[in-house]
Amino acid sequence: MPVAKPESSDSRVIAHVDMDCFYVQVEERKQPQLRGLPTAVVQYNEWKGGALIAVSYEARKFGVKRSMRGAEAKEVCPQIQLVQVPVARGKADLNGYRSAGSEVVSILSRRGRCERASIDEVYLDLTDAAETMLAENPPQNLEKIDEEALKSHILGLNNEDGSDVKENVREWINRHNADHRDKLLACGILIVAELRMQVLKETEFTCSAGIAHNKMLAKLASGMNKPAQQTVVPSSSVNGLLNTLPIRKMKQLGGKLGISLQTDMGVNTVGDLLQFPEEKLQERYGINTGTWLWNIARGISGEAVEGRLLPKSHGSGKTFPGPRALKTVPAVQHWLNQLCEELSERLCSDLDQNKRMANTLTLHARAYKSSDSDSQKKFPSKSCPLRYGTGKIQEDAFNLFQAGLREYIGFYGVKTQGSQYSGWGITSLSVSASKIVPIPSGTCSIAKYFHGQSTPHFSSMQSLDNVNAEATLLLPPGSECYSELNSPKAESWIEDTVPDLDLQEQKDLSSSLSKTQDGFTQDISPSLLSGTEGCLEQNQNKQERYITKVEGQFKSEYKERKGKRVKDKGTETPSILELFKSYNPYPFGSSLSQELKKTAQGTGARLTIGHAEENEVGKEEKPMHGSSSRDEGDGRREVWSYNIDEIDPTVMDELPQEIQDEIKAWVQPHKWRPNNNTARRGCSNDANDIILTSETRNVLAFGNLPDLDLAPSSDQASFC
Ligand code: TTP
Repeated sequence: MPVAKPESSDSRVIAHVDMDCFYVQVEERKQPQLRGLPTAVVQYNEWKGGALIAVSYEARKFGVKRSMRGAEAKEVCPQIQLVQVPVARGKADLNGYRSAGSEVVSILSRRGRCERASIDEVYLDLTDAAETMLAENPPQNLEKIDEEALKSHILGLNNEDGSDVKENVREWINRHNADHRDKLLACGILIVAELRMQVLKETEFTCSAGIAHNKMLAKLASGMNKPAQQTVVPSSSVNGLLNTLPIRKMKQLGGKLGISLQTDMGVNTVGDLLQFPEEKLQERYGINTGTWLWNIARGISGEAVEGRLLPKSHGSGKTFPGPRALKTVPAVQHWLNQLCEELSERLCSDLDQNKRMANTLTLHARAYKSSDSDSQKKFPSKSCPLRYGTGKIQEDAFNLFQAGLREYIGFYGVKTQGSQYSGWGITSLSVSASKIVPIPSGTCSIAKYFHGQSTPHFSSMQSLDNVNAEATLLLPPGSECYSELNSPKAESWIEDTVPDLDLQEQKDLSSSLSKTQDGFTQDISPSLLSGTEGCLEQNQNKQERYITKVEGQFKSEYKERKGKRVKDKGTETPSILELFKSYNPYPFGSSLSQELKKTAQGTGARLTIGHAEENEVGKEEKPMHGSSSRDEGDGRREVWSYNIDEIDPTVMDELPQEIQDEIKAWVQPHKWRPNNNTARRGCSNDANDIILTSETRNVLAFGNLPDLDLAPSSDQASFC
């Protein structure tokens, strides 16, 4: 249910920027010969030309609509260019669109707080930028106003027949006697026009925008004049805008609440809500929702622009309608593997690029039973703590599916684990990763973070009966297709049934889900259930590289410890690698040391970083051959194995020069120097092994330690 938030300020300048026919523009940039032609992006399946998911404005002039299939579009516009959405793992691959969206976000975020609302939509809070402009270079003093700004549509501006519209806009922007709020909006007009031009210049994409005092009004305005235009909502025009606006067009009113307002209260437009006192609405819909309804009727909305450039969750899904329903466990497992592989890739790049980790894995499905008296029964959504690594995600997702299936058809119904049909069908499957949190910066918080992650990991052996069930399904009952974004139907299921996924992910996910709604399922054979070790390895390598980087964040704690070390040799705290090991398998998998070992067993040069007890600075290291994991025997020695190629050179670059020189001297024979003979210290029996002391390991691990006093040569690394 929507919740009213007090309007933080009635003088904010908020913009909602929405890309025009986004997927088409991305494809046009790839194939410039398409520019200016009627074009549509279609789902990959060929049945009746595939479903249209994005339609260019040139094609719209011919009457081509997103609800059509390619064949139908050809009928109304024979010259239409149909471009198939990129495909990976038998489903739409939206990565190209996602990164194109990120390009836009990075430009828009230059002028104010930016919230990425979907794959192609962004909210901006431009209040500070507008206030600054007003103070330093107010619009009323401007002699020349940019053409793009002059093309703005200002709601309520009286453009009588024959009057020069641009001249009217110029006057509105230049008004000396305008109130403060309108002056701020005038600044917003200039800033947004400039940003949109910048987006065009840098990305070749056009976008449209709404500019208002809150998010709700800005969003309503952005779609009013498309493509490549901007619309402004001065406060004096709010009533006019809302009075005739159908209630179901409002965000959060596309679903059950909107239906109830229509059927129970006779409210068809937002303006109709004005007749009800706040108490009446509260009585009917509860305090919060009642107040929220009362507010939106007056154009009041306190929702803040969140300052989030990244998605709140990741999801991957696919539908299997009609005859394409999955009817055997291996078939489900095959598709789950594909979905999990995609999810895992996205999680790893999020971890790699944004230093964020997801905590919850959820499986959603829609299903039917062929002999079912209780046909309304839903397949329960299941969640568990998320473990990183493709194989682990696949394993957990499959276990979640089995738990859901057990609940859905009853324990005895699940006995058929093979390829035999057991009287049920799965019509949609999706996996999502949510509760994404940044890995906190700062030593203590990182330590705390990993302490906090000691949740027992979900195991395939563990009973799933206690697994948290989430009551939501990804698709609304009876809805297979993600149709018009602004249609009440789409809004309704987005808002009402997928609270955990943000709009971007909902759009991405629904796009994937809608993709296979017609046509024919590909044959699924058990042989397709191939392993994913390659991806797993890749993910693990990424994680290991990341661990190396994260260790740098422990440097201050290290310094502190190092100071203490002299006094108290016995209380040395382990490094972050120890932390990762201690808190495995969650979230990095069952055994980091095993994974490190795996990496170390690769061919290529190996940097084996041995350490005696952490506090034994100055004690000469003895080489350890044939071992790359903890020596359990004496419990004193431990060897850390790194692949030299995986040492992040940026970590090296951050070190003080003298330390860089030291380390390079040790590592150079293998990595940087063509000639091994110049190794400065020690000897090596195995040219690929470099044994370093604890001190050196810490340098590599923790990064910049400006006051590090390297021990004398007896403590230095030896190549043996
Ligand atoms: P929208 O912003 O809804 O539409 P659009 O950008 O294509 O066109 P407009 O100019 O009218 O805003 O969606 C953004 C992209 O999301 C769209 O280009 C394709 C994708 N999408 C789907 O894949 N399936 C869908 O059902 C919808 C609505 C969008």
